[in-house]
Amino acid sequence: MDRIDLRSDTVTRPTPAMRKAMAEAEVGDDVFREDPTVRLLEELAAARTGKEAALFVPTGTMGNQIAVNVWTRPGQEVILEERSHIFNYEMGTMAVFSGVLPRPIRGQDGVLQAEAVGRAIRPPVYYLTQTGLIAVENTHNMAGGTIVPASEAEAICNLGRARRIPVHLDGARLFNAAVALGLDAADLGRPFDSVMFCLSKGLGAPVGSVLCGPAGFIEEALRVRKRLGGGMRQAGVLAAAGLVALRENVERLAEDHANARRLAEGIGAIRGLSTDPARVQTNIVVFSVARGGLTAHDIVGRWKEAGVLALAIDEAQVRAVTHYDVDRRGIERALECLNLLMRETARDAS
Ligand code: TLP
Repeated sequence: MDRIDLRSDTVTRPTPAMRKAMAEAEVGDDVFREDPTVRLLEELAAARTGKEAALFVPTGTMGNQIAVNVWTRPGQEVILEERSHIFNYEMGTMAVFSGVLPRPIRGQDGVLQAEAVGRAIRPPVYYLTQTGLIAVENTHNMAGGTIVPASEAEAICNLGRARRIPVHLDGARLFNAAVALGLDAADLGRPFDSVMFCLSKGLGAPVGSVLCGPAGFIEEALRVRKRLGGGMRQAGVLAAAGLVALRENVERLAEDHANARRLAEGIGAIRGLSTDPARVQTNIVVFSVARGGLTAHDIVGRWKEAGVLALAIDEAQVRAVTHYDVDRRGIERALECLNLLMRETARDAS
């Protein structure tokens, strides 16, 4: 039987349409900015996020770190959410590459509150460390795919504008947020100074993310991408898959969201596990091992023996992510396996 891989939406394999587009892509040397397919993707990405220009980058991490580097100066700090990807999972690159300090603050379910951001911005006193950037994550990965409401995002961006501090959006899963809210990604991206989104997550492309922003910012981002070794050559082969992802795979994200809700409901009904289905807004389910004598690592190990892969975030929490390579039948099977292993554990313990 096929394994069911819920570790991440990054595990999706390219669709037949993507493979065809990749095989037929018109290409050139993108370091000379001569790859027509990359340029097409960049134009579409800019339009879809409400920005003037865009730059194709190999990974979301590189896109975020280029933004940090372009917007800040060494010695400044970046206000971000304490469980955010930029802070926890990008290898401290903001310190190493840009010489800036993270200023983590806690959001509500991962959602930064404008009021708390306002309190964290340093007054413009010459002997205080200065705030160089504010970074928002939408959807918020580790909080369980939670959505930053457009009103909160706008309030944070207004604050940034008033204090002359740029605001970057880590929108790795921006299209999930847009589809869940029934909005265009541009509506969510427009207030931000820069937006990074990933093609290689729920949208299903094999590689790639796009950094979007004003033309002058992207011009500088091009230099920083090269500095990081991110200048690619006939990258149109990859961009072609990204174009298919953007044109064909956005609306169907709603299916992943419905599957995630079903998964959360099923998990909520299993003794010893807990999750709040009402908090599952997009394609990520984070559940807790409430009782039952098993750690998150034990559960992930036992689930794997039954052919289902998920990630333990820590001792008590497991993350499962839905995507187009797992259909409703797969979700039901994953639930049956989980139910069975939890019942076996309860029986062994009694
Ligand atoms: N997230 C990955 C892991 O790194 C955790 C995943 O499986 O979810 N921003 C956010 C919000 C992300 O979730 C990720 C990747 C990135 C940035 C980085 O993207 P990549 O992996 O392309 O560098």
